[in-house]
Amino acid sequence: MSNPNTYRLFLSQRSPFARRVRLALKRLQLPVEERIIDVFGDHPELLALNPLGMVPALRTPEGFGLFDSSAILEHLDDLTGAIWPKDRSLRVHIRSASTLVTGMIQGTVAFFQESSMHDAPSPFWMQDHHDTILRAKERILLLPRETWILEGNLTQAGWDLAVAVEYLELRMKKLAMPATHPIIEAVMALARKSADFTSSTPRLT
Ligand SMILES: N[C@@H](CCC(=O)N[C@@H](CS)C(=O)NCC(=O)O)C(=O)O
Repeated sequence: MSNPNTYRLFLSQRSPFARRVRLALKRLQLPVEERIIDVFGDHPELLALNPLGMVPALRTPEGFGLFDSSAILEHLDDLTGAIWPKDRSLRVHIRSASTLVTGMIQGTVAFFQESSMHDAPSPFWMQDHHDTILRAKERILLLPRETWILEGNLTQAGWDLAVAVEYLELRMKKLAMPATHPIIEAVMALARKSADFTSSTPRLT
């Protein structure tokens, strides 16, 4: 029997978009019931919530259906004020870094789909996604530390970066973030203090 005060999150085991939302819900200590699905299966309850059939999708306790990880994070920020910093210029900077990291994740998903899920992968699109990831990665490594870590804690962009590091490692090892780069090292050390992070590392099996 589901609790009417609980959020219901549809996610898949390896979705980096679902993982960023799942980690935020856990950090905010919101009560959440998780529905882990195979996105390529048949899921009437997910489709009723999100006609796009994608994860993450969130049903709020009031019965609203929210989807797209960034839209869900905006809702959580409206609710708690704890996703983005209060200071406007810091907020603009960290939001935009989060969008950059999320775009890099999107490029990695697209590369994986093109290279592994098509009968005839397109060299053009694979190269295009590869170049997008490379450009994003280079920019990410130029951004200042406070983009990712503020007052000893990961920012939302920092959490997104930790999710991206492990997703790139899983899907595109050749373009993995340099583990010994001081920013990557610091971000991963903080993320790995969270049991919710370490227990949700995406794996192939
Ligand atoms: N922009 C969306 C992307 C979500 C997305 O691409 N989800 C993938 C899993 S990583 C999915 O559900 N794919 C299934 C499908 O395309 O039917 C977000 O940020 O939530």
